[in-house]
Amino acid sequence: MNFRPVTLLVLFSAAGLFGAEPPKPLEPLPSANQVAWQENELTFFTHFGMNTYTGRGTGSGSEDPKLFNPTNLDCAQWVKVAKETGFKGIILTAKHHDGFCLWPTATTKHSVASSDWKDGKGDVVRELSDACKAGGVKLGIYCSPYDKSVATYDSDKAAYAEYYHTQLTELLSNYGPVFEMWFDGNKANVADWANIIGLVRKLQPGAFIKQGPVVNPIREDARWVGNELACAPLENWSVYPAPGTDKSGTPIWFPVECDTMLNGHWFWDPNPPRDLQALLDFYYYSVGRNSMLILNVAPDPSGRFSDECVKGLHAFHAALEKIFGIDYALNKKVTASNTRGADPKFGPEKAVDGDAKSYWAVDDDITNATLEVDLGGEKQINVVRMEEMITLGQRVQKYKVEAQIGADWQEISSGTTIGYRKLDRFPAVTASKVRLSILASRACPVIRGFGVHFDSVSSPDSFEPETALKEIKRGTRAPHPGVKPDAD
Ligand code: FUL
Repeated sequence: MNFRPVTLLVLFSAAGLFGAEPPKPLEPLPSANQVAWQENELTFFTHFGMNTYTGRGTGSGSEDPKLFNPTNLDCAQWVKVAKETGFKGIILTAKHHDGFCLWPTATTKHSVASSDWKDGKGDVVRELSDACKAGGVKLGIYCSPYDKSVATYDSDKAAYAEYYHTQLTELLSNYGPVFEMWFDGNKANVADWANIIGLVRKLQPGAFIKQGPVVNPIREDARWVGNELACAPLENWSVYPAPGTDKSGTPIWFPVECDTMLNGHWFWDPNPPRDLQALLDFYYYSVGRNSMLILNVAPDPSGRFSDECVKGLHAFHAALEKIFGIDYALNKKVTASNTRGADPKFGPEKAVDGDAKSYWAVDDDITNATLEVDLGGEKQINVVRMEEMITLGQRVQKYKVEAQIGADWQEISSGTTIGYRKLDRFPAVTASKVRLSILASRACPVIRGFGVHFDSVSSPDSFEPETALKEIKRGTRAPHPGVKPDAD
């Protein structure tokens, strides 16, 4: 028989001689924008505007534009700090609820153009956009749909929708690329929301859109977590509605976004910033629960991040480096109960190789599987890190983690969902081996990362269940001493 090379190729491939096929993606799947957003992990929120000068949380809309007068606006400093401390983007309040615009818009006189700052020739959005481009940090835009400066907001929805549409057109046409469009929560009054979302998609196709008003069908890319303490639920599905709930509708990929404040106020707050432990808790509750963290850092009235805030951010960055810079599982001896098609390219080593693109996968019919890492000696540990390959869908529904302590195996943590990243804290143990058992999964599990760490920075009580498993339900205003309540 005379086989041509191409025929041989087909035959060998069918026989699996080129190895196993990757698992089929499990719907729903994230878009490219959603994957990029999640991979950012950390983003600054920067509330800056009229409230910086009045001390209010929500302005009236009738403030004198001349109150806005930064003496030393330094967007390059914001970018530098973001860059140095691992924050990938900055989302600026180009317009908050008081309607004061930080760019010289043609839509209203209630803007920087009517202030004395730079003789009315200043443009904060331009300065930040330029600084972001120069510094390699992404620019995000917050433009509040709620606007107290214009009468049409209440009296003529269609007119206001046009006004808002024009503002967004200016912002999204002249300063990009914009990586995230942040629509504020519950106060929108904009007719034809679909048109607004369509505009963002058209002008900034790479922008990730955070949900504002709940308008069905959902067109945005993420939903708000429901509290202002960056605390995602322990069981956090990016699949929405979550599997097992009785909500109808075809599930979509609709992850949770977590936001909170470095200080106790969205705008400038002279009180000391939150301490390192609070920041680490935010991180564990958000990035460590299949979400990401938008941390608000509010410039002071001069237009700079205060030295105290910058110091706190550096301490946070250094702590994360210290905790996650050492992974006791990295490239260690590892075994698994199953490897997809017995093919080393899906072997358990792929979960501990530090490569976010490779993963451990099992055969299609398997939804229970274990992965065991030999730490190569006894190590003191108090954090495990688990990561799914979300481009193939969110799968894991239940897992536990055990450690070999002396001769015995002891359960050190357990949970439900994993997603992009799950970080579990537990009181420190000295272990020689650690085992992840997937106990239930929507389809064969696909694990891209498994890490074992020791957090020597957090206080011991951070590892107690009441802190490590803290859940916040809804609408919490972060407590902070001495902050004026919102003047809403
Ligand atoms: C909320 C607003 O009311 C707050 O002032 C702040 O901008 C926060 C991020 O979103 O809905």
